This record gives sequence, structure tokens and C-alpha cells, in this order.
Amino acid sequence: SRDNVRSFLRRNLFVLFTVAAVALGVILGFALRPHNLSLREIKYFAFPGELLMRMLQMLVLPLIISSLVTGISSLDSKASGKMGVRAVVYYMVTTLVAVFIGIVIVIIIRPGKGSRDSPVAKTGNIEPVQAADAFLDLIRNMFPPNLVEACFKQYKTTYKKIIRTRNVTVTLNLTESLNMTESNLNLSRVLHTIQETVEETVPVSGSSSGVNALGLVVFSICFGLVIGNMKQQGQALRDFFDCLNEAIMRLVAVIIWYAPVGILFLIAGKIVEMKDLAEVGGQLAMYTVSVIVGLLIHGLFILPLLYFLVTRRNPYSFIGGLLQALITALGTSSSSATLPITFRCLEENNHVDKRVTRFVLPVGATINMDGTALYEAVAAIFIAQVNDMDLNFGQILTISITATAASIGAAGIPQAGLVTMVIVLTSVGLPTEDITLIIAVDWFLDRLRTTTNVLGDSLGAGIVEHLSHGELQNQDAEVRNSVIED
Ligand code: DAS
Repeated sequence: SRDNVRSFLRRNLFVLFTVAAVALGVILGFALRPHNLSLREIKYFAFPGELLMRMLQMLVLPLIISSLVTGISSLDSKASGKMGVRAVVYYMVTTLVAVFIGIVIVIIIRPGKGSRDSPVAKTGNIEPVQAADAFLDLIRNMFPPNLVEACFKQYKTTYKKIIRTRNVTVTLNLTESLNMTESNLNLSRVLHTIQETVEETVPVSGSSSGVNALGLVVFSICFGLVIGNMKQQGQALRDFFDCLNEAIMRLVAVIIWYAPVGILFLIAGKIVEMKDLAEVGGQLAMYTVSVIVGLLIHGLFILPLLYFLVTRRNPYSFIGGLLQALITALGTSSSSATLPITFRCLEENNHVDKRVTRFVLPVGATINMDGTALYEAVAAIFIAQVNDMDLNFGQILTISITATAASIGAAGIPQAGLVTMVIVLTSVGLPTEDITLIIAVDWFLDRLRTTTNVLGDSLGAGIVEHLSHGELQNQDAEVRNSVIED
């Protein structure tokens, strides 16, 4: 019928546009590289991409609050409690499996063997950050000092330093932000004190939103639970947040038309900016391969297998409905910016119950980052290998735990995983300045791990929905009975 054709076209037309946008972006990027555009010209060229980032991130704050408050308050506390436990168990299991895969891969491939490929920029005094401080910061981030400041305080300026240190050109994105734990800020101080000549410092205005997602999630869950129990008295607020959520999703429906254009310029701009692949040494190439292999195994095999084992449904058709979100994650390298699109793909394409997506997606996008956890473990062990440091079982266990914690603490913004790396390195006494060894390829790996993060969150919503089928049906029955009574 006409409606079927419309929904088929809408679903596939968008995916077609978005895939075409990625292909065009890559072609345009490589076509522009020989022109050696300056950073400033690249910034202007990539502006349409920055616009998309800003549009999506403008929605993140109201989306997290309205979806969580509506999702939680629409369930009775028993159902939301069970759903929450299932979601957290899924997050922990998949994150630990991802870390395990990463460790096995990096030990088998051993990308760091042999002498150092590229000398590392000598940095100034580094305050070794205690992992305990970082944990405390993580907890602190869950309870923002006041809601207004946590929500609206923007990131400080993000700027690039092009530092040429004895033939290693390192482009550092220094993003100092509310979301980074105190320990991460030490990294930016460390990188600030790099003694080497700074070729060019280009101030690029902060392009990331400033929401402290962790704090917002904790607040919204508590608030949703409370007004969910305020029966008739809370109805007005429940209607308000339900309406707010609906309005945000309608804004997403408009923005999604622009998304392919934005993604095209985001990808093209990055390709123009990246340094010559030839300069990437053998160790760094093997390290990149290790992370990619790990992410592919986890994202295309382990997670779909888990989904199939639980739901007995074809995971790849479920993933087919997510393509728009996965490509947006690839383009923006920010799972929080992708969140609006992830909502739309799960609800419109995969018809996942809104009471589940509204609950698990904002939480998942904030604390469930399988790709990041895998990457932190691989990077830490790679740096140990480069330092000819043999890690014993206890240290590998410590890396597993701190990589998991670092992924929970990482914000859903570009290169957050790189900055929370400090927690993992200091926990096993590895030199934090060696982070500059892996920065050169981080912009690329960030996109892949963000895509894995979004994939993990989305399959998790499908799994939690399947496991919560009973509660959701009871909820529907209660609503029907109450309507009949009325
Ligand atoms: N870019 C982060 C995200 O949005 C992941 C990371 O930096 O590791 O998920």
C-alpha cells in the first residue's frame, strides 16, 4: 500500500543518502588533499559538518532529560527496577567481554614489539594521577554541583596544536571540558607543557556541547522515579516531559534530512586534515590494526551473537535498521551527538518499545562504551610493549578494571576515550606522555569505537526489550483495565 511504500522509501532512501554521503565525503576529501589547505580553510570547508554536530548536540540535553523522565515514570518502579538491572548487567558483561577481546588481540599481534617507531615529545613535569582520584571524579561527575551549571556550562575552547617533534607531527585536540575528570585535565596540562616548538596554534571554537551527561542521567532517573510514584499529582509533569520528548523527536525528523550533507563535510574535512598515512610507522599501523580487528570481532560477531542467543532473532536485520545511526556515529565520532538518530532508528525502523529506548539509550550512550573500553585496554598494553614492559596478570587485571571505568567515565564526545586513557596508564605506572604515540591515528579509531559504542547501546535496547516483554505486557494490561474501569 502507499504507506508501506512511503515507510520503505523513507527507511531505505535515508540510508542510501547517508551511505552516498560517506562515499562522496571520502572522494572529496582525497581530491582536496593535494591542495594543502590551511587549517583555517579546512575549518571553513568543514563548516556544514560542524553545523550538523551543533544541531544534534543542541538536542542532547532536552532529549536525555525528557526521554529518561518519561521512560522511567511511565513504568512502575518494579518494572523499571528490573529493566535497569538487566541493562546494567548487559553493559557490564559486554564491556568486560570487549576488554577481554582487546587484551587477547593485542597480546597475540604484539604491535609494540621492537624499538620505538617515533620518538616521543619530551614533556614537562607530569603529575602522576592517582587512579583513585579519577574514580572519585567519576562519582563527583554523577552529582553535578547544581543542575543549571552542569547542563549549560560550555566546554572551554578546543584548540589544535600542531607540534613537530623531530619529524613526528602530532595534532593535539585539547578539549578541556566539564565532562573530563580532573585527572584528564592533567593530561591537557601535560600536553600544554610540551617543550617542543609549536608550529601553529589554531584556536577553533569549542564545538562540543557542555552537558555533563552522567550527572544528568543520575538526576533524571531519580526525578523520573519520584514523579512516577506521584500518581495523579505527577500527571501534569509526566505529560509535560512526554510532550517535550515528542517535540524533540519531531525536531530530529527535520534534522535527519540535513544529516547526510553534514556527514559528507565532516568526513571530507577530516580526510583533508589528516596527516600522510606514509608517516604512520609500522608499530602504529599494527596498533591500529589491533584495535580495528578487536572492534570488528566485538561489533560484528560477539554482540550480534549475544543478541541472537537472547532474542532468537536475526541480529543483522536489526543492525540494518541502525545504519543511519552507525554512520552518524562514524561521521561525528560522538555517541551523544548520535543519540537523537539512534532513538529514531530504534523506534521507527526496529519498532523497539519507547518505554525501553527512553530508559536504556540515554544511560547506555553515557556509560556503556564497549568500543572505548576495548580501545583503552589495547592502547595501554601497546604502550607497555613499546616500553618493553612485561605486564603481569595483576597489572592486566588492573588494566581491565580501569579500562572499564575509563569507558564509563568517558563522555560521548570526540576523543573522550583518549583523554580518559590517563586513568588506565597511571594505574599500572605507564608514562602518560606516551599517549602522544597514539594520538596521530586517534581521530580515525575514535570514529570506529564510537560506532561500536552506538551498536552496543542499540543491540542492548533490543535485548532489554525482549527480556522485559513480560513487564511491558503487564503494563499494557493495567492501562487497558484502567481505561475500561474509567
Ligand atoms: N568518541 C567517544 C564517543 O562518543 C568514544 C571515545 O572517545 O572513546 O563514544
